[in-house]
Amino acid sequence: MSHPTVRVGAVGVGLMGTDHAERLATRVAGASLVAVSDPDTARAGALADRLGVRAVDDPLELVASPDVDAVVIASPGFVHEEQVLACLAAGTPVLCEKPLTMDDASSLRLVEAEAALGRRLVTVGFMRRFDPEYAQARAALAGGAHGRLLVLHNVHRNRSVPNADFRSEMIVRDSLVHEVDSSRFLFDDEVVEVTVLAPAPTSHAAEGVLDPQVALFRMAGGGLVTSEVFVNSQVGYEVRFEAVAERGTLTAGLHTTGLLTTGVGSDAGRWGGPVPDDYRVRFARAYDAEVQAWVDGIRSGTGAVGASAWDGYAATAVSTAGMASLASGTPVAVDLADRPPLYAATADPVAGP
Ligand code: ISE
Repeated sequence: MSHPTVRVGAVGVGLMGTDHAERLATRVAGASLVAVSDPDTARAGALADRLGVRAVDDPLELVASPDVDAVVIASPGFVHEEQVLACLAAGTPVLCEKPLTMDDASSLRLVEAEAALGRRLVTVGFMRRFDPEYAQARAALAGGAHGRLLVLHNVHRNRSVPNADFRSEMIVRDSLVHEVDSSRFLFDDEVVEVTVLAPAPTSHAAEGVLDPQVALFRMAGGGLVTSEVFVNSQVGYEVRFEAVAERGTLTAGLHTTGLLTTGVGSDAGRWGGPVPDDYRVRFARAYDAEVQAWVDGIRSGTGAVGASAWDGYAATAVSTAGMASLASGTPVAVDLADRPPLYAATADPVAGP
């Protein structure tokens, strides 16, 4: 590329988009933030003033701006398809937050559009791939010292969700989708069947919302995954896994050993140390590493790193089936389209800093 510094525009500056905009403006080497866009123009304007960049009302105008070399999308999932397509049409690298889109059909359209271009421009923001513990676990499992991975247990809890619009389906599409990607990443395999069940909900969930939920994934190679997702736990951000292999287990997200209790009141937010408030705290290093690797890939011309559009599609396909399973209470098969040759090579795990 002609510009030594990657000039980035950020589309969507809610919690996650603001976090990315600040990261790009202050601590990503080789990048500068040049513009932000958000339907809440006052929010975009205030952030733009604070970071010394310009605010653009129309996100597609931002994408087409001559001084924007690359785009970070952190808008709601229902506008991702149009915005990612605009990036593809402009030949602009894009880091799109998860979920890639709202359902498997729309995600597949993005895969097909990128495959038709013949080069990878899309990275999906599955940041856990850049978390040191997840990256190390994948490398260890791929190395084979522990034998084959048999069962993966995931726990994913949020203290609360920002609004009552966070319905049962969003728990699958926005939260469980991380467990889909982590499972695909750790097993290096596809999910072929998903079941999502829910116990009697917590009294802290909004009326009619099924929270928590428990999902079971069957992997193509025979592995099994359990995932508990609980977005109103009252405690804090708890994300951990135990990967059970033939000769040992790998555990991530524990900060101590022994009997541990988390709770509210006098125990508030303790887990052998503080429980992080939210994902921006728990995965701060992963987000930094992810965005840095994305910028480095653009500058060096080595291409996209991290989760591809295919990974985003595969995850969305499992979520789509998961929402159907939650509604029916029965297992639902996941039938993926043929994988285009563009996505044939499995990227090496990228270790965090
Ligand atoms: C949010 O969108 C995220 O991506 C977080 O990582 C996840 O923990 C949360 O449940 C989602 O709402």
